[in-house]
This record gives sequence, structure tokens and C-alpha cells, in this order.
Amino acid sequence: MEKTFLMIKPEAVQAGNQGLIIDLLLRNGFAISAMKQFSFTGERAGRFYAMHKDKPFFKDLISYITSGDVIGIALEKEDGIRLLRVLVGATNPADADPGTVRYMYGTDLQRNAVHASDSPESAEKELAIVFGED
Ligand code: FUP
Repeated sequence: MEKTFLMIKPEAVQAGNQGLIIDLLLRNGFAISAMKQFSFTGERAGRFYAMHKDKPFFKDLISYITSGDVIGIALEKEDGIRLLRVLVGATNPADADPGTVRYMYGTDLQRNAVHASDSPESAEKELAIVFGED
């Protein structure tokens, strides 16, 4: 079973879409092994998004992701990293295919409802930051 990580972002939690998103994960065969609602400190968010630290949108991204509660979900499924990215859809909800999480629940490029790990290394790092530190 491959481990991956999904995070429901602040605007989706505030809109009350977390139940529908979790239901979609379960109906698509993902097993949940851990889940928690929490808010990022700036320091922790900076490590979570370290790969983007030199990008022009980094500051806004950190300010957004620390703006409200998120829900971190540890998932398991065969080929789960790839399949979760398919279910989540394109980064920009405007480009996402119908039926994907970002098509249904995303607002714009920054407020795109969820984050999903893009590799086994990212999944391991992200799971450790969210579930391994407290
Ligand atoms: P993804 O892997 O689909 O989550 O997307 P990226 O890793 O490329 O980007 C991470 C996050 O940065 C996105 F979810 C949204 C945000 N972002 C912006 O706010 N502006 C941009 O121009 C690109 C990404």
C-alpha cells in the first residue's frame, strides 16, 4: 500500500466542504490512517512549502495557508500518489477536469481547496511535518 497525504485548505474548511471531500476520498478507495484539524504556524508552513521558497507567490501562499484551520489526512492506496493527484485535478481550478476536487471545490489558483503529495519523498516529508511533530 502506498502512503500519501492530502490537506484540505482553509477556504474549503471554512466553506464546510470537508465532509464532501473526505467522502470522495473514501468512495474512491483511499483508506484513512490518520486525520487531524490544526492551524499552521508560519515556521511550520515555511518548512511544508520549502520547495516554493524562492517563488514570487511564496509569501502570499504562507499567509493564506496560516489564515485558518486545515485538515491533514494520511491516506493509503495502491498507486495512491498518482491516483490522488488525478482525483484532485489541475493546480488551477479553472483548468481542472469536471469531477475532480479542485473543479468542484476550488476557488482560484491560490484557494484551490486541497494539497496532495506529488512524490513518495514529498509524502514522507509532509506526513512527518503534520503528524510527526506533536
Ligand atoms: P500542486 O502540486 O498542484 O499543489 O501545485 P504546486 O506545487 O505547483 O503549487 C503549490 C501551491 O502554490 C498551489 F496549490 C497554489 C499555490 N500557487 C499559487 O498561489 N500561485 C502560483 O502561481 C502557483 C501556485
